[in-house]
Amino acid sequence: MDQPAPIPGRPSSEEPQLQEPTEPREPLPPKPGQSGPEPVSPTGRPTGADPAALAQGGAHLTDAQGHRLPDTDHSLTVGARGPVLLRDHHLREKITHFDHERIPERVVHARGAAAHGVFRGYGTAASVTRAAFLEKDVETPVFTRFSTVLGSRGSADTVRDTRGFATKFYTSEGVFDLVGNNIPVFFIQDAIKFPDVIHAGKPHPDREIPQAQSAHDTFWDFVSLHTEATHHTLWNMSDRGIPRSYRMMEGFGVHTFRLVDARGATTLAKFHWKPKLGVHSLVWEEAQLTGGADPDFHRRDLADAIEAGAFPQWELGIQTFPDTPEQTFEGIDLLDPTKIVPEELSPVQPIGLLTLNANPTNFFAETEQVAFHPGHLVPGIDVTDDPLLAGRLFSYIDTQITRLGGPNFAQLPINRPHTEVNDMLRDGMHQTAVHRGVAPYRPNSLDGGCPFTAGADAGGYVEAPVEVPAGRKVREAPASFADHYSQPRQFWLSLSPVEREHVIAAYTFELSKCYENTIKERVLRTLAAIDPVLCQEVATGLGMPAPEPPEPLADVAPSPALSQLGREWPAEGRIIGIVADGNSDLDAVRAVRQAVLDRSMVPLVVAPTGGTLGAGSGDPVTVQRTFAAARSVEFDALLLAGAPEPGDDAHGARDAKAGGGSGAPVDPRVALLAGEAFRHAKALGGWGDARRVTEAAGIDPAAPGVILADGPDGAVDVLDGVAGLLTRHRVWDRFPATV
Ligand code: HDE
Repeated sequence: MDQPAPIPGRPSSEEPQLQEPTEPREPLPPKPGQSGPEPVSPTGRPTGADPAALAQGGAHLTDAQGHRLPDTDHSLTVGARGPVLLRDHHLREKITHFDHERIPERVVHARGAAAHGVFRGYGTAASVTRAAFLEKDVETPVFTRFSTVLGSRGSADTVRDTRGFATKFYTSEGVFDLVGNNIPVFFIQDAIKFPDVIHAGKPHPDREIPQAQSAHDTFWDFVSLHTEATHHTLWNMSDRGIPRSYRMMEGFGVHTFRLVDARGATTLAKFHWKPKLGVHSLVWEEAQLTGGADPDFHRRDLADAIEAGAFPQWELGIQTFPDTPEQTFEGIDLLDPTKIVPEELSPVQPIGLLTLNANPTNFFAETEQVAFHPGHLVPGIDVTDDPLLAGRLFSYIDTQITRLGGPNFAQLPINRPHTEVNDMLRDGMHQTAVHRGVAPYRPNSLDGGCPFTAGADAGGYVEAPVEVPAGRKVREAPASFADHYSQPRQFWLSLSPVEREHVIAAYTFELSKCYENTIKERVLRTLAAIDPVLCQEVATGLGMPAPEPPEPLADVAPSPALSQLGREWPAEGRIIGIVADGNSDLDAVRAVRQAVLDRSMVPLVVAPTGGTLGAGSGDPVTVQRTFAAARSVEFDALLLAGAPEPGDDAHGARDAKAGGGSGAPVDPRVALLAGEAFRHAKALGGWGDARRVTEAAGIDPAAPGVILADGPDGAVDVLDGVAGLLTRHRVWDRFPATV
């Protein structure tokens, strides 16, 4: 019997369907792996509450005070047609609570998705940091939230933007938050400009458009007037700005941190997350189509993968640098957050493994209410004087007081440390702890002197006693912060030709959306300082003259690690669309679908209607997508399941094709699917008379990455060819490369 394809997150037609309940019963138990830690009070003591019962308990509907309710569908009225009575407490409580269900969204990074997981230390960082969670084989629960930056909570996932990559480690020494991005540099060098850059990036204040886009005048006005933004902007315009999946993104701590070892010796370090699935991106047209076809694309992809057991993994790594008074490495200012240190100069050394293995049970309680802070540090990890980081250390707690309605958000289950807490913070909005004792101050004699302070030997967090340079109070940046172009040029030189084409297309697209020519001219001047070819190509696209490049251009060597291309990665978890209809050879469809599963990829059968193919055959094939609902953007590769060519009697000659009947035109939706997949450089396979579809879509069957077999017997070989191509993500040769 044919197994139903595992559409992650959805019950298949063969799983038992939910029955309409008729008797009161307990709420559904949490899904496996989703029950949270045992609830502890903010004093660190277990509350004794069943984790599953924190929100709901008992079979009967109650109001917030625990009164059972006989009816929740009718307001209390005088007779069935009479006035509603003000005394209806249930009505008022229900509506009042609903009226206050929303909290302010994050001022940046509003749109996000998150997952629980575990981090395992390798022990390799022991020579530079005393942090206990990095010790060998120590396992630490984590919660990771990915996000876009500019869009509102309801905006699309696949917009061109930086992505947040924030991880909360519930360590044995308290919470450590690594609040990073998928781009290793930032737009500005000093936090005081953060409101300005965000005001410029957010929608225009008059019409509130565009949503979640940088393609507008104020953004480009800002970044062309603050040329320190050139590096980050270039990364955004590269494929890094449109990741294929959260699971396929790198993450960066951006700032330089200071690590402290067991003897108190310090080392400067930058944090990196390296995804096991490789670093892959969408192409721009794909990203735009996905924004309409599936605005939740990244959120769904993360949740589906975890639900299907394909747990995403990243290695945490560090680049380390001597902690010298200059705080530079090979001439690179380590306090300048617009600079990277190329991996060729300082390799990323793996120090642990992150595995995300459980979806949140409740989006609001966890993903929305989680509160990260770059100042949540553990012994062994300290901050540097990066002026951007200094501002962040103030900002996060401040914004969270507004967003989470008061200063007690650390008591929310998702934010609670998994260690004992004994602070002297008291009262405030939404205080849920019942503090004992009378002396929340130190020293005291009334509460027996408790709580006691802890020095480094007792696990206390002691700031590294580093020298701070003396000087005059000034409002100015160090001279080294004035270099705005050498690393953008290095990034450009490190990209492969096809990646450069994408950068050119992205700048051209974004600037075409600007109205002011002076802004475009200013941006072109920044591009001229990166590279004359980049500048000329974008200028040509805009129909504007290219300014002369400055003399001399920065003399930098490429850093091959900056390119996403050139390596092979596992194809596991990739989504294979199998386009079939009633005329397709169903034996081949079954065989290929099983083969896709065997290779740990996800098969989705796309057919003219829902239900099954070959319903009368006794072994029907379940359909997951219809021609009307499928768009190519959902698939990493497409297989066209044809019928044997007329005259091919391997399975008996048939006279109809995938996507069309004999002599009938190919269904235009199938031609569109294939055409788009081809245009987006996806691997394309087919067998039997699939050639008719490629013809209808105008696809050259001899083009790179198109694998066609004559008959259905070759279907699994075709799949193997396609799977091989997926290890490089796309068929890059298909893109024209002119630069
Ligand atoms: Fe943030 N940032 N940020 N940021 N940031 C916030 O905190 C801020 C910066 C980052 O999933 C806010 O709770 C300032 C760099 C992530 O909940 C806010 C500056 C990096 C998230 C804030 C920066 C980040 C935030 C908004 C310039 C990468 C989402 C909501 C000095 C290293 C975390 C909130 C989540 C969120 C301030 C720059 C990463 C307003 C002032 C650089 C991943 O406090």
